[in-house]
Amino acid sequence: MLLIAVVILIGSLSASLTFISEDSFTLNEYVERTVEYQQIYEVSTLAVDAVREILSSDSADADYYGELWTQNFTIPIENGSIQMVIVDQERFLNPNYLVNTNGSVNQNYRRIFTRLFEILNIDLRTLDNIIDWIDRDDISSGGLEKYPDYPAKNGKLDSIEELKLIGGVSQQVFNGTVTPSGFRPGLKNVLSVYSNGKVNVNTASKWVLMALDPDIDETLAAGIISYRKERPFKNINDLNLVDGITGDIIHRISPFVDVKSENFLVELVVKLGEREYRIYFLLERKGKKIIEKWRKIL
Ligand SMILES: [Ca+2]
Ligand SMILES: [Ca+2]
Repeated sequence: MLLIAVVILIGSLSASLTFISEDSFTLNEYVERTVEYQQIYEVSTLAVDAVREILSSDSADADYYGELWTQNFTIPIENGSIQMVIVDQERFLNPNYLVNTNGSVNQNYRRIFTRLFEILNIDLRTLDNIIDWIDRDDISSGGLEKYPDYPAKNGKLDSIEELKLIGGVSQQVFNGTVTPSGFRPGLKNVLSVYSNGKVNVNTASKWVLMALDPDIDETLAAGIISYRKERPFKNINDLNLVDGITGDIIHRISPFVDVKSENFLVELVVKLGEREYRIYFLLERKGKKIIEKWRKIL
C-alpha cells in the first residue's frame, strides 16, 4: 500500500516538475516557492491564532469601532511586511436571506433590499434577477431564470463575486461609482454572504442603515453614526437616545438589527520581496467559541 502511494507521489511530482520545466521554471525556484508557500501557510496559522486571541479577549456583547479588532495592523518582516484587516460581516446585508429556507421570498428582506437598491440607484429589475437566481424554482418571479450560457443557480450565493453572473450587475453596480456628490457604493461595499442576517448598528454604513427603514433618512443615519462614535450602542433600545429615532422605528427594525457581530473576515497581505500573497479566513464567534469556517491563500 505504502509502496503504491510512494510511486504515485513520485509520478505526480515528476509530472508536475516536467510541467514546470516546460514553463521554463527552474527546479531551484520551484523548491524555493514550495518552501515559501509552506512559510505562508504557517503565517496564516499564526494569524488565525492571533485573531482568535483578539476576538476571545474582546467583549462579545457589543462590537464597535475603537475595539482592538477594528484596528489595521502592519507588521514589518524581513524582506517585506504583513498587513492585516479584520472586517465584521454584520455591517453588511446578506442577499441570501432574500429567500427563506422553504424557498419563498422573504418579503421583509425584499423591502430592505428594495430601499437599498433605490438608495444606490440600482435598477430594481436587478433585485428580481438576484431573487430568481437564488430561489429554487425555475419560474420567474419577475427576474431572469435563464441566461444565454447558463441557467440561474437556484441556490444560495457562495460569494459576493457570484453576483457578477446575474443580469444587471454591471461593473458599476458591483464596484460603485464616483458621482458629483461623492462615492456611491456598489453591491460589494454593502453586501456579504457571511453575515448572520442581523445588521450591527455599531458598524453598518449609512447606506445599510438607511435601507433598514423608510423613516431612516440620510440625516438620521448620520445621527446614528455620530452618536455611536461617542457612545457605542450596547443595546438596541439605546437607539432611542439618538435624536429622531422613535420607538416605532426601533420596533420595526429590531428583528433585523443587533449591536454585535458574529462573523469576522480577515484579510492578510504578505509582501515578500517582489511577491505578494493574500490570505483570507473567516472566523465565527458563537459565545465563547471561535470557529474557523474556511481559509484561502492566493
Ligand atoms: Ca466587542
Ligand atoms: Ca430560480
